[in-house]
Amino acid sequence: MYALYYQPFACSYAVHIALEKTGQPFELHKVNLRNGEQQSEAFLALNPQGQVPVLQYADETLTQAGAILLRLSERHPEAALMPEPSSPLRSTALQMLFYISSTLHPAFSMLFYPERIAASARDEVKSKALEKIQLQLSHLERRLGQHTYCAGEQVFAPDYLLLAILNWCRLFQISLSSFPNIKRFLADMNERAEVKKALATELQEMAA
Ligand SMILES: N[C@@H](CCC(=O)N[C@@H](CS)C(=O)NCC(=O)O)C(=O)O
Repeated sequence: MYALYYQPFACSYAVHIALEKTGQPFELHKVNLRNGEQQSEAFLALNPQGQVPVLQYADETLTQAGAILLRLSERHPEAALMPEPSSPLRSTALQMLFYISSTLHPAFSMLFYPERIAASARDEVKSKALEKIQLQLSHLERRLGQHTYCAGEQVFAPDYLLLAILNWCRLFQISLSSFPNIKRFLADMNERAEVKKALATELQEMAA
């Protein structure tokens, strides 16, 4: 059985959705990032980086959302979380997964934790982060104008990660009014069965 350490609507949301897609049994362990539970001794023993997601199964403990999504795609090929290795779509899906993890996500991390960049210049860091995010939103807007999802016309794991991260626009009141393709992508994704299931659970857990 899988065990996912997560915080409602953090980037771990993508892994939660992917687990739903596999149809495999899993249990959820909530980590309260707001009260610093990620720095507890018990959690640091799981992930010394003090971050979610962490996925445990068999005798493996895996961190890094992108790596976890890839590993799930290998363990459950029937869930089609990634295009098959022989598919021409594979490269695009990999490119998008790494782009989201290494470029888009860090821009939002600057907004969540400006003090980690410069404690004495939080406002400047936040405004730089917003600039970076706007640039990436323009890039994604163009891309989602050419294809329905990250790697074409089918949903894969990078789309789950993109959904998890773009949801934060609402949190930070970043308007999407000039990004109709992104809005369409989010609306499409939120209609999917695996997303609706994970969403309902995380909403409930957030309120608990
Ligand atoms: N590179 C990591 C980043 C993970 C990450 O930033 N997780 C955030 C939630 S979205 C977190 O746990 N933040 C708590 C903290 O950094 O203290 C990944 O892709 O999994």
